[in-house]
Amino acid sequence: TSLDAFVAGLPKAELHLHIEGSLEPELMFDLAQRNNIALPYNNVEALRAAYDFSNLQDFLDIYYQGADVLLTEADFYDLAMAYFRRAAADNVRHAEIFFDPQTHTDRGIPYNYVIEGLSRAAKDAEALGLSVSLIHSFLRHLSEEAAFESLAMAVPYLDRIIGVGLDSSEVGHPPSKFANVFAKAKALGLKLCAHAGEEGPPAYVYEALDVLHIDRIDHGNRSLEDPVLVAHIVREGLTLTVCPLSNHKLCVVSDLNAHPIPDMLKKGLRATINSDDPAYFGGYVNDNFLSLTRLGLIDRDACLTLARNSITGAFLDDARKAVLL
Ligand code: ES4
Ligand code: ZN
Repeated sequence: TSLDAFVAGLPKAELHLHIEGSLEPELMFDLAQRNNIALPYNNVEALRAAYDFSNLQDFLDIYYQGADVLLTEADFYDLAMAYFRRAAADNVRHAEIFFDPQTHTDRGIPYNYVIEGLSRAAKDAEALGLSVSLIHSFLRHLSEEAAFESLAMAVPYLDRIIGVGLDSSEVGHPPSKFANVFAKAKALGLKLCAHAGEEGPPAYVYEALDVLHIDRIDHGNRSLEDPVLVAHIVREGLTLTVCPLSNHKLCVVSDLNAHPIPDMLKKGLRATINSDDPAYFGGYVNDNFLSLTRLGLIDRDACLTLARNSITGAFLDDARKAVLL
């Protein structure tokens, strides 16, 4: 339709993408073969059939297992380039991508393989008209001490990362658990993001704002349960990186028809649309827009607002934002 074409043509930034979650089954099998690793699935179809999740933890168990095929610098390069090509095809012009170093370093993969592979791909993405920044994300089911050790590995490479994030199992691991390591990251000049209010309560979003002092909220869906919190986020002008297909696959929303994006926009929240873990959730950025346009939840005007919010909410200087707006 003409709205599909309009969405496809909009210049967009993707602000919530886990690079390990962009590992398509076909590439997973290729890398398994290249690295002599046995997968517990016979073929791509059997693997895809396992992508049936009831909650975040169901997904994380499979997602961490999938990352086991990533061993070398070239593996991380190939993973990232595949995503960059796919994103560029959706007219994504800027991407700020999370990576989970602990998932790799805890398996004995050197941090430098991860950062070198991803940053070499980020450089090559420029030829696709795509600018890229990397966000070093901490696994919140592990300790703050482990996050400090992970941050220390990034220190020699601070020029290659824009910020830090906080992801993995939310409930039981509130943002305040990471107060000290986020303060350290801020002191190092890094931007701060945290997943909050995906499965966790509004209190976790408050902590991300008031204890971690984050610059951007990842998901933030459950903020809507608390009008005072919503008013606070609106006043601060913080961007929310929302992920419709992810929310549906992980049962954060019961039905896409009940997706909160229209309500967020109505309340003046700076929402954006992102793909989160596209290889697992069934779609890249444009698919995420279309999942809502097809249901009549967002119109052309809302799509324009959402795309503009993604540029405005990026960790970019005003000159680059002006080019993309
Ligand atoms: C994630 Cl959707 C989501 N939530 C929390 N942590 C994650 N890591 C990768 N995807
Ligand atoms: Zn996420």
